[in-house]
Amino acid sequence: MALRMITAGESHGPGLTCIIEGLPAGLALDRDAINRDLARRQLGHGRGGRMKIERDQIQVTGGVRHGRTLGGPIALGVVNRDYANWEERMNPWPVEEDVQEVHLPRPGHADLVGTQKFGLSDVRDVLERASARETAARVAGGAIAKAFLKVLGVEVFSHVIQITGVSAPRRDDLVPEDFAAVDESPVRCLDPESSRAMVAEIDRLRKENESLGGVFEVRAFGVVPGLGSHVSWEERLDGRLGQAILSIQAIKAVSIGDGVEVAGMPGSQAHDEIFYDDARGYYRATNRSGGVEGGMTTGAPVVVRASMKPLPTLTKPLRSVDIATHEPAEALRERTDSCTVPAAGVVGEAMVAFVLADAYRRKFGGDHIDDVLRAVRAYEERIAWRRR
Ligand code: EPS
Repeated sequence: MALRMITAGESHGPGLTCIIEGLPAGLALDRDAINRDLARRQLGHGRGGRMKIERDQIQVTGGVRHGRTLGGPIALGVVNRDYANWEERMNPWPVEEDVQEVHLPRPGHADLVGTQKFGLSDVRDVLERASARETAARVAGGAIAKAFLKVLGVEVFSHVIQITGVSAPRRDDLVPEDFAAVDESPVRCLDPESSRAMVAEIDRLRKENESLGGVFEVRAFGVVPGLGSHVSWEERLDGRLGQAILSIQAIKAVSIGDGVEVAGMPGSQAHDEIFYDDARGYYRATNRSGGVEGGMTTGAPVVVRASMKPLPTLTKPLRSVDIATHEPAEALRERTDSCTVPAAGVVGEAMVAFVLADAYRRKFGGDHIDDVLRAVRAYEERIAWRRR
């Protein structure tokens, strides 16, 4: 990777850290924009009690001076306010108190295999790191990637298109302006009627002690053609997007554009025919490919959809086994969210932004942001690409 992002931290530990390395010097960062993304990730109907405790705010401890990147690794921190309530159980250092082990793995979580693989007897040693709290650190790193992309004319948005059985009407015509008010919907859905139905469905199933999954879509606008490459499997951009999205906790499937739908279509209807005119250059009337052909961006919006499973921490626990006694038992019952698809969309933006920023770094290099910008502009001119 040209760009690297590493996170550290546990859900109820002292805090989370993100180190992002490989960005050019001279990139202006906006603290409010980073904090806005952190706050957006905390939103969404279906969140649990924890979000009333946390107020995620960025702390920068390296790589930035007076609001500009220095070209070295950038170190970002997010404090866990809830740590105050977990100081004994999650202290990095030995404590006087007797801390009880957790022995009830939750089906669908990392709990069971994590304890087996790492030779641990306390499920908490696994679940604290596996928790999706970690995504706060990714969103902080993703906000830095977004700042870099914005200079290059790229914007990344997300919206929720399905929660359990409720789907929003399909929209192929979306433009950046359509996303201006997406966070005003309690489920981050662009269609008001579907938004209301999704909220009602969350309320209904939550009362029945259920959790809910769904689908979010990420769209990146203004991406230059030719990021990624057809020449080697590792460089194919769809492969990189897939890995990044599937690495988000609870995501079980990902598709690029109409990747799922085209499997059921004849070839004549599954592709995007090529046209040309002097004003627009090459263009397509459709974007079934989701902006990626042959492992490379086409210049059309990059469209990624992700399916999230219902969260596996249930208020009516599933059957499990006590790992200390091997007796049948109910899975651990912890405070939990019932639906986090709206928040996962914000994490999806961060991961898509990271993959695209990495692809720009690989293709265009540059030590200072102005070097990058010059290289991108020269390329856009060479291929006569008209930004729309
Ligand atoms: C999570 C369980 C809940 C979520 C948490 C992820 O936390 P708690 O166990 O403290 O109630 O709120 O997500 C976050 C804290 C967050 O910031 O997204 C889990 O088990 O994955």
